[in-house]
This record gives sequence, C-alpha cells and structure tokens, in this order.
Amino acid sequence: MEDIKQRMEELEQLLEEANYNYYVLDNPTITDQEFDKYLRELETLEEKYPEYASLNSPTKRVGGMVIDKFQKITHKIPMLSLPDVFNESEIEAFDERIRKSGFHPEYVCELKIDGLSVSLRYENGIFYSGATRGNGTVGEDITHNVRTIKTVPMRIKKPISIEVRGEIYMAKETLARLNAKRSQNGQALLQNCRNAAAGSIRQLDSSIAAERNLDTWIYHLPNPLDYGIHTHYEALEFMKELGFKTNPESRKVKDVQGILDFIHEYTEKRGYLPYDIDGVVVKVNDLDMQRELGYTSKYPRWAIAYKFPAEEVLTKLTDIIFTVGRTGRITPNAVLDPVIVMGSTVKRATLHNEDYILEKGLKIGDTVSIRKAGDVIPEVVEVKLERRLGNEKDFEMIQNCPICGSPLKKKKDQVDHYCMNPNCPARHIEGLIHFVSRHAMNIDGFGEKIMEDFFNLGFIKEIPDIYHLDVHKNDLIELEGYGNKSVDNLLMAIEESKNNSLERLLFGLGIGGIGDKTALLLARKFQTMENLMTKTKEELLKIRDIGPILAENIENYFSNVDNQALIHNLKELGLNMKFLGEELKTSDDFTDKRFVVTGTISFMGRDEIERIIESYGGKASSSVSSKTDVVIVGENPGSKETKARELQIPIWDEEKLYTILKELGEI
Ligand code: 3B8
Repeated sequence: MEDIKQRMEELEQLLEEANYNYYVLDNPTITDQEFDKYLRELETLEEKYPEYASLNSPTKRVGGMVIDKFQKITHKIPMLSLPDVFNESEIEAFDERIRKSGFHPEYVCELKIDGLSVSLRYENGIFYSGATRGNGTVGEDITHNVRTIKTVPMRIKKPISIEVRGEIYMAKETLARLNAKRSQNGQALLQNCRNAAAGSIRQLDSSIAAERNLDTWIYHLPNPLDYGIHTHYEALEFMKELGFKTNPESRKVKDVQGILDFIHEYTEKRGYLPYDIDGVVVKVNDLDMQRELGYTSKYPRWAIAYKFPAEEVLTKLTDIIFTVGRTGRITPNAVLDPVIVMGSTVKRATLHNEDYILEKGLKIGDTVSIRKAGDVIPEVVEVKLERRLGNEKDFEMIQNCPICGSPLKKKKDQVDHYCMNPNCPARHIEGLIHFVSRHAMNIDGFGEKIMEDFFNLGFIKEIPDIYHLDVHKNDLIELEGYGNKSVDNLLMAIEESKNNSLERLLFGLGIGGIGDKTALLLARKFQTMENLMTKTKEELLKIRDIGPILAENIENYFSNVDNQALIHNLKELGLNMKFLGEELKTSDDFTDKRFVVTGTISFMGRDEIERIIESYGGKASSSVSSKTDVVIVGENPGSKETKARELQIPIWDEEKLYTILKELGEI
C-alpha cells in the first residue's frame, strides 16, 4: 500500500513538472505520449485508491467538478485596482507627486493585461484557493476553475504559505477559435478576451473553464516582507522561481522618459502580442517607498494604469440602410467603405435608431471615424465636419417598412420605429428560425441572428430559399463574421438536413399545436408525408392524443394550396418525406398505456424503464391521475403510490415488471 501511495505521489510530481515545463516555460521535457501514459496510470490508481487521490492532482485539471454556487472569500489584504491615466501629462503629474514627497523613484513598467484579477493562495506549497477581486474586500471562490488553468502551479517550488495576485486571461487565438465555433452554432459572439475569460471563470461546471484554455500572468505579491524582498522587480523574480508565469516584457526604467519609451514601444507591438493588453502599468519599484506612499481609500499611491486610446479609423459613410427584426423593430445601419480596424475589415456599423443619427448629425457621403466598442463591435464615433464637400445628402428616416411597405410607428416615449403589420414578411423570420431550430430540422450553425441577416439581405424569404442558399455562397463569405469555412459548414449542414426523418420536417412546418412529440406520433403512424396529407379529420381523431382542435389544424393545413405547393417544392429539392425512426414494438402490457414509475427499481434505472415503455408505444408521465393506467412501484415510492391506491389504479411491483420485461426479451 505504501508503495502505491508513493507511486501516486511520484506520478503527480512528474506530471506537474511536465505541465510546468510545457505551459509555463514553453519547453516540453517529455512527449505527449509519455504524458498521457503517466496520466492514465495515475487515473487508474486514483480510481482504485480514491483515498490516496489528491485534490490538486494533475488529473483534476481537465475539469469535471461542479459547484452549486460561488462561495465568498474575504481577502486578508484588500484587493485594490489602479487609477487610470490617459495621457503623458498625467504620467508626468504622477512622477512629480512622488518626487515632491522627497523620493527619487525607479519604476517598473508592465503590460496591462486585459483579463480579470485573481488571488491565489498556497498552504505549505500546495494550491489552496483562487478568488476573484469582487468588491476588493470579498471576492468569489473560483478554486474549481482555477485548478483547470495549466499555468497555475498546483504545488510551488518551496513548501511555503503565500498569496500571489495576477490576471487570468484568454489568448487572442483561443478567443478566435471559440468564436468561430459559437458562430457556427448560432451563438452570440464573445466581445473580447476579457469578457471571454470572465465568462469562463463564472461557470459552475469546471469542465467549461478547462476547455477554454485560460492562462495567467502573475504580477503582485501582497506580503513581500514575509520573504525578505525589497523591490517589486525582485518580487516578480521570486514568484517566477516559485513556478508562476510572470510576464517577460516587464522592465525597470529610471524616469518618465523611460515610461514614455515603454508606452510607445508597446503601442506599436501591441497588435503582435498573442494576448490583449489595454495599456501599461507603472509601479514604483522600491517596496519601502511604496509603503510610505501608501494608499487612498481605493487605490495604491505608488502605481498607475496608462490606458491606450481606442484605435479610430476614418472612412466614408456611403449609405444608410434599414433592417427589420423579428419583432418588427427597424434598425438603421451605416454602409461604409471597407476599412481595417484593429485587425479586421469593417463595412457595416449599427446606427441604432433615428435619434442616434440625428445626434451625430450624419449625412450620406460624410467622412466618419470608426472604432470598435469593446474591441469587437464597430461603432461610428463622429462625423469629420472639416471633410464635408457640400454634396453630402441629408439623412431622412424612412416612413414605411422596407419589407412590406406599411407605415412605421414610433411608440410613445421610445426611440425605435416599428413595423406594425402582423403579416409583414419580416415576421416570417420567426417561422424560418423555427424551421431550422434544434428540435425541427436541426441545422447546425443556423442561429437567430444569422437568419435575421440572411432575411434582411433578401437571401432567404421562404423556407425553400434555405435550400438555395448555396447560390449566395460568395456573398456570404464577404459578410462580416462569416468566414469561408463557416459558410461551407453551414451549407453542408443544410444539405444534410434533407435526410432528416419526417417528424423533424413536420414539426418544422409549424402547424398549429403540433409539437415535436405529436410530430413524432404522426410520422410514426402514417410513415410518409403523402399518407398524412390525405387523412381526414375523422381519421386523425382515431389516434390517441390527437383531439378535435389538432385534427382540424392538420386537415386545414394540408388542404391549403399554398402549403401543398410548399411541400411539393421541398420534395423536389430533395427533402426526405418518410419516417426513418425506429418502428414501434407492440405489447399488450405497454402499448397505448400511460405509466408512472415511482421509487427505486433495483435492476434498472427509471430513464431506461421509461425508454422501454415508449419504445412499445406507451407513455411515461410523472404524475398520477385518473388517466394513468399503471403505476410501477419500486423502493421508497412515496405519495404517488398512495395516490394510485386512492384512485384504484393497477400497481406493478418490481417482480411483475421484471417478469414482463423478461418475457419481452428486454432483459
Ligand atoms: C496593486 C498592484 C492593483 C494592481 C497592481 O496587468 C493593485 O498591479 C493591478 F492594487 O490591478 N492588469 C498589472 C495589472 C493589474 C494590476 C497590477 N499589475 N500588471 C494588469
């Protein structure tokens, strides 16, 4: 036993060391195969001997721990933020203030990482907790997620107790990859690296943080005196020696000129760094000096954060076009001569509403400055009046819906205009979004926003247009946010959806009252679209679970010539019109009966039992009523059994269920 415990400790150390060399030093010492081999050996041992498994084992870095809420952690030393400055004169004022106190400071310049601050605590060299800044006094316990960050050591090189602080961030490339995936799935894009990192850390399930490949830069030691350290720069070196990832760009400078040089250098280099920075942090290097300068109620007096100005680029506003949302809301959009802002091409920017345009005084043909709000969403900052030539056109708000032509209304005290026509084709969007949605045709990568874009661009007006989208392929690739690859994936998903089983199409058509369950029932019962289309109300009513309203809706839908044409059209386009799912088995015991399963069945899980019931055309529900045919009762059944007895509903015990399943060959 001692041997095993020892081997497990050895493996932990070996893997942790390999992790450090790979992620922090960027200098792998063993191959991936070796790493996996050791990791698997440790996993196997941990499964067999959970009593020896360490909470900070390298196996825990893949996540899997789920908490139900964030606990609070009180910071022993408050976790403050830095005062922002925006120009050279404010930096000079900072230096002057310090010199006036009689000091001759040396400074350390650091990159200001755009992430979220974290405090890490270690007890006797072992990782103990991770906490957010919170309000500076009390933060949130994010230990489970921090453990998944590969550059956070689970044991440091000295067996000491220590707190260090730094920034959790997401690399630019990681964000790009994550957003590409989100765009394919129709999810909203994450605005910037900071939001992405913060969102990942705020997850209760640590598997999500683990997948997000977060990283750290450690830059602050709250208790330097405990370790006999006298300058901030030494503190950085000390933390690096302990195994933390400290930023290699940090530099000692002698004076304001040194600070300005550093700022200019990184204003240039910023775009080439693999992570986002939003400025430069300047700290007094000498720790005695820091202590004497002290703190205000909010900030240290010995450090400032210089923030880079947002990059602004000039371009021409060539037009203002209007789009209609799902709710009928009208949005004006700036059409711009394409320009590159912070690394990507901008051709459009939202102008929000009429008032926004009037406030900015925009005319068509104006030269405007563009920047990216939150570094992602393009925004028109202002018009360059000095560039006006006199031939610019006044902006005029439209009075009619660009889609249906009906008059627009502005609701009282609101800024937005709406198309009020409930039959406006813009409202079709809702039906189109439903058609591609998960439980309907399940077209991966086709979210609400994408449908709105395609609709407004006129690429998709009716359901069949979805299957003609390939003719717009080149236009799509040109659009912001849709790369070559994501367009290919989308077109492929659309093509694949043609093979869906009938029930998905049936549900997707949006026939009143037909949910996914009813669609499945109908598809299974009638097998083909053709067969279903010719059924009368009376024939439909014979099916259990189809009432008079549903039967009428179905009959009405299929007797409408437009709908018949739509289905014909879809068939021509190659959509499958047959039921492809599993055939129902039948059994006198299960078919067409309603069941409630309650209590614990010793030989099978409830989900499995319900699945079997449904595979015979029975129905499993959760509450007992007079409509229930059978209640299956396991151990500790509770009130459902009592109710069944009150209502005199037949009860099956474990044995009875077992016998029936055995006879049917299900076990
Ligand atoms: C003291 C020192 C706050 C910070 C600090 O890259 C303090 O040092 C702080 F009260 O917020 N974002 C950095 C960064 C942030 C801080 C810091 N150093 N490099 C950053």
